[in-house]
Amino acid sequence: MKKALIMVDLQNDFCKGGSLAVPGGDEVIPLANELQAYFDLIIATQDWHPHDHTSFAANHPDKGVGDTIIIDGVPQILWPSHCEQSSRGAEFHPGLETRKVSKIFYKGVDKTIDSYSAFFDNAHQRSTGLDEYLRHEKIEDIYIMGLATDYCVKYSALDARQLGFNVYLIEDACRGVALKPGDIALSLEEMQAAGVRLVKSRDIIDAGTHAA
Ligand code: VGL
Ligand code: ZN
Repeated sequence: MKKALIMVDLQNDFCKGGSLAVPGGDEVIPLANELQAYFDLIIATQDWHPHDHTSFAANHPDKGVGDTIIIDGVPQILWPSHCEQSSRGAEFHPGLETRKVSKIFYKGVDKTIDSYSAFFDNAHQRSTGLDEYLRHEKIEDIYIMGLATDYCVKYSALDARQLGFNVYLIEDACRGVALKPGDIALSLEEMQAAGVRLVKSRDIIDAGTHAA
């Protein structure tokens, strides 16, 4: 059974000092590096927005950060400008080991629609190609870690379940935004209800089955 590690959005803007810093975001970087040894395939995602992206509050003069608007029937939370294509904020955290990453999937590249999930945009219209890639690589088990638990991590895990993969969330290797208190716990419950299994990085390290 081939296992993939998906490292979600381990980028400067989601870490300390970034424009959309997730509390404790950089704490997961050493775990990301350590965990890579236990997987057959390592994949990373990058939130990768054009400067005029619809999810940026700055592009809606009458709105503010944290407001929700509806675009083509899809709710969109407005965020501080973040992860602009080719900016320093969009780069991987400098401490992240990337040599074993076999492929990077970029998301949120279309200015008219956001993409929390690593698989599909928020309207579920366009695939990033990750599904096809995982099947081509004969992956059945997907382990997800990264930022942020209550957005990109959650929607990636839910889509992976819907696509029929066995999905494990490495709970201690994720951090959440928590716009509202309790959001992180709620998102964990939502994922579990969809069949996502919660694991700790220690479980993976102690099981000790290094990839060949
Ligand atoms: C994310 C909000 C906006 C994430 C990305 O990576 O979870 N959250 N863009
Ligand atoms: Zn984003």
